[in-house]
Amino acid sequence: MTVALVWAEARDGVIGEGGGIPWHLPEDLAHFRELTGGSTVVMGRKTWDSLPERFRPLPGRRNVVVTRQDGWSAEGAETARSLEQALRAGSLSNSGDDSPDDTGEPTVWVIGGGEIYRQAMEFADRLEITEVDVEAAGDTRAPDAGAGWTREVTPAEGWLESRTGIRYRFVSSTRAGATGEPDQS
Ligand code: NAP
Ligand code: VY7
Repeated sequence: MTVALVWAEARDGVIGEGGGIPWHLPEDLAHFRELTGGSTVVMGRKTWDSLPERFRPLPGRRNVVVTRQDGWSAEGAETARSLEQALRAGSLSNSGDDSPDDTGEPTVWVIGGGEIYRQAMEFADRLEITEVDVEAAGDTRAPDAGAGWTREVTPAEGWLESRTGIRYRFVSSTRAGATGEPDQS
């Protein structure tokens, strides 16, 4: 199983403000939907709450919500009591409708928010980050990726421009052996 983290961040690492995302970038939502479609998505309870109601559960994906609350439940969501349990649920998912990645393994997508990304980083093999060229005030920040990542930026130079006028680009990173396999190099 590949553990992938996906987020969009503003210039200063801001990913959230007041329970939402402080910009509107439809091209990023399409990118997010494209990446995660058909797979298991794991999110913190606050990120679940932040999704517009008509996108809850995220359609075409297995939705796993991590919470410490005993009685919490929501239609269309499976709950997990810890991140490890959520990732385990992802790896055990009937991989029939999980999209295999380049390695032929199913990918579990960790889709936020800040608290969950910080805990998930040690398990991550892959990061899909949308850099959004805006200055945004925020209360939630992207995690530190740490060392050992190979980055690929699209476009290699410059930026894409949204129909909203916002500039953005995609940064894909991978590393070997996040879950303890030996590095090939
Ligand atoms: P979060 O990570 O979404 O959720 C935190 C909650 O998850 C905790 O309150 C707890 O739920 C549960 N949790 C965390 N660790 C746990 C563990 N080890 N075991 C069990 N439950 C655990 O919250 P956040 O950091 O505040 O992030 C939300 C913000 O991020 C929002 O503003 C959202 O819009 C933004 N966001 C941005 C992006 C992006 O790409 N820009 C993506 C996703 C989210 P309980 O309180 O229920 O126990
Ligand atoms: C934000 C939405 C916000 C407002 C309206 C619709 C990256 C994102 C996340 C998480 C964006 C959001 C939506 C419409 C499409 C829906 C999802 C909800 C779908 C992330 N790069 N961007 N995120 N959405 N983890 N990483 O929650 O979403 O996918 O079907």
